[in-house]
Amino acid sequence: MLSLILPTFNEAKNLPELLPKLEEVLKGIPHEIIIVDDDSPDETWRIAQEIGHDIDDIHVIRRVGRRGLSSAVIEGFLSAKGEVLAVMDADGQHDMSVLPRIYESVMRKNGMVIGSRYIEGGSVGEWDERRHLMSRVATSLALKVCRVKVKDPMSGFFAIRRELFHSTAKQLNPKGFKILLDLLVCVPKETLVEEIPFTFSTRLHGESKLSRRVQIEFLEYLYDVTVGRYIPLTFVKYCIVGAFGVVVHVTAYLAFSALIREGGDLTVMGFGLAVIGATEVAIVFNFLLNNAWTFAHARLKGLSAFIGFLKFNGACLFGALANYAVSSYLFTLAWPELSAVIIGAFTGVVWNYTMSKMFAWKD
Ligand SMILES: Nc1nc2c(ncn2[C@@H]2O[C@H](COP(=O)(O)OP(=O)(O)OP(=O)(O)O)[C@@H](O)[C@H]2O)c(=O)[nH]1
Ligand SMILES: [Mg+2]
Repeated sequence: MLSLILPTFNEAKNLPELLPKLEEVLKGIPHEIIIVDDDSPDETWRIAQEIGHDIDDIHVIRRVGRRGLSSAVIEGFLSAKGEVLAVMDADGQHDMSVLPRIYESVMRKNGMVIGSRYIEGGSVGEWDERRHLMSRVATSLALKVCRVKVKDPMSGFFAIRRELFHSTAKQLNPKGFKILLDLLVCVPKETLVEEIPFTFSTRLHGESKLSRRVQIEFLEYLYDVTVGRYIPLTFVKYCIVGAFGVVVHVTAYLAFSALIREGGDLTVMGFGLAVIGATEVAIVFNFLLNNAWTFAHARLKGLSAFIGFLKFNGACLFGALANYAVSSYLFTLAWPELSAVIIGAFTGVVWNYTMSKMFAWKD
């Protein structure tokens, strides 16, 4: 049996054209079609439910409060019954007439079969120069991380044998757009993969979701599967935020110490107070930036952001104490004032990162 996943986001206009044609193409093949929609504002899920109402082999998964192409496909595959699991875009760009060949090829011997734009007989159709270049660069970067090398690792049109998918499912990265690439990174090296050519068409209706955000996520993915295995991206981002936090800390310190200073002199207590004030300003800054960027995937909102902020303060407490102790100690040793402040501020970064991950932004 073939289980075909159609991930959708705002494809309401395309499904009524696509599904009858698909049923026609798949007539001779035992199959089910699973539409995984991320609660599209244009109510694609409702259109799909209406079309599927009288057709037993159409199922609809409506995901609420979640977004992401890879995770939608993974979820569809996990709920599928077939021994061949396939995925195809729902915007008409993939040539559905090759589906029977893809299915037969997986049934015959192959672990995976890819609808390929980059082998003889395939083409990307009517792309402009910029899109061509982007795709070539992305494909060559992707090939560097693939365990199994193919010509089109970024295709969104492919099929995989059920057991192979289930044996790799736990290693997959649900972030991002490129589930095929992730599978090619995770499957065993000896997996048999065939490519079948097709021509990439233009979209029937609606807009592409290939946004700048998706492109950044692709680069993050490449980092995750290379250096990220040893140094997590969140840690790198946390350090970058921390470095900016030090600048904020020093600036706030200069402002507070200028207010406290009496006749050009600063007492140890005055120094300590300025450091404490500057530390809190830096904590607020770090929290806002970490919440918006470093931990964007687990971003806190509303009341949970406030509670998260309190926890972040708690998590930073020991880092802040270390900062205070180190900088005050260096100050009493008559180190230059600013070097004492900067060394103190750096002291807590690794500690704070570990604590924040443990308490404020649990994955
Ligand atoms: N469930 C779900 N589906 C998505 C999401 N993003 C995109 N899709 C679907 O995935 C398929 C591919 O998305 P497209 O925007 O067409 O991306 P693309 O084909 O690589 O890019 P274009 O050539 O510019 O169209 C389409 O069927 C989309 O509706 C998402 O976040 N969730
Ligand atoms: Mg598309």
